[in-house]
Formats: sequence, C-alpha cells, structure tokens
Amino acid sequence: MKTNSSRVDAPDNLGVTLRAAAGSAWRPLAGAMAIGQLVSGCSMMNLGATNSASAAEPAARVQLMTAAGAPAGEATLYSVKGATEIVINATGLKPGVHGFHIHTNGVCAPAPDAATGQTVAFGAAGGHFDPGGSAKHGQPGESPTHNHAGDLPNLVVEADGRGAVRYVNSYVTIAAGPQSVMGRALVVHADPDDYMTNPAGMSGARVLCGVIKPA
Ligand SMILES: [Cu+2]
Repeated sequence: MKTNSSRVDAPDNLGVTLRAAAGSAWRPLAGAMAIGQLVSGCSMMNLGATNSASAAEPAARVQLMTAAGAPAGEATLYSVKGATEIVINATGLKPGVHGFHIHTNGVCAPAPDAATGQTVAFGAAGGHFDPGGSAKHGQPGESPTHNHAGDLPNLVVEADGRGAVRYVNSYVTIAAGPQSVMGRALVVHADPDDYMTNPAGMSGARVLCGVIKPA
C-alpha cells in the first residue's frame, strides 16, 4: 500500500486514503456522517457510493494561498444530505501536522490577532466559525454548542509538502443560512491542533488561507 501519498482524489474515486493526526483521539461520527471519519495511519476507507458526494458537482471551491500570495492547493466543498463535505489538497507545507479550520470572515488579509493585537498573516479571517455560539475550541464532530462548528481535522503533511483531508461536517451548510460557510475562509496553521485549547488548539501561525466561493 502506498504510504506517503497525501492526495485525496476526486470524489468519484471511492477508495481514498485518509489519515488523522497520530495519537489524536478520533471518534467516528454517527450514521451516514461516518463517511467523514478519519482513519489513522495507512488505512483504506471505502466511501460507499450511496454515502458519498460522488455524483454531486462541487458546490464551492477554495483557492489556497500562502501569506506571500503563492498558490498552495485547493479545496472543494459538496452538499451531502444537509451536511458539507470538505476535500482539501494543500501544497507547499512543512512536513508534519497542521491545524485546519473554517474561519468566520472570508478575508485573507493581514490584520491584528484578537488575542495579542499583533498584526498576523490572514488575521482578517477572524476566529473559528462558531454559529452555535460555543465560544470554545475542541474536537471536530462534537456539537456546535460544545465547540466551534468550524473545527476541522488536522492535515498530515508528508515530505512532499502535500496534505489532504476529506471530512464531512454535519454542522455547517453551503446553502444560505446561519450555518452557511459560503464566503467564509479555510485556514491551515503552522502547528498541530490539540482539539482542546482555546481559541485555536495551539495551532500557531496561519500559513494558508482561501475564501469559500461558489463553484
Ligand atoms: Cu484556524
């Protein structure tokens, strides 16, 4: 089995390798949303045709950029039974584990960090999308009142600088409404997300950002 490819293929490819951060306490999501669960290590997960977005056209796309403005991969989003499937293929990252979230504002410009007041890359994207008003960072897949709906699984980046995650988020939508992610931002961080510490899981600097736009 291929051990170092981090590419997530197009959704019509039903065999997809996914990984979660080593050692993370990952819990499967319930029912149909289990297609978004991550499999530790080198495990193949068969995305059943009836459960995947394989027949769907992408509803939204994200062009990821570095703070210097260089292209750094992309993400596509699909509507899946009232939930949102997010497929990210990022490039140009340092090998290791990187936090990954939906941030509130679809603006990838420098701005002061809310906690420190220091101007940081992509600071204008604001904090994690939190339509449930939890004001708490945590494990992806909890309820939106337990922690940010925008909390997503870490990317694991290999020596080639690529990292990929496919994840179904049950608490956000692409369609208009209070949970909609359209016009918000995806952000990849420099460090691992511990899925616990407020406000961003100790995931460090923002290294990639892209605005979620209609496909
Ligand atoms: Cu973030």
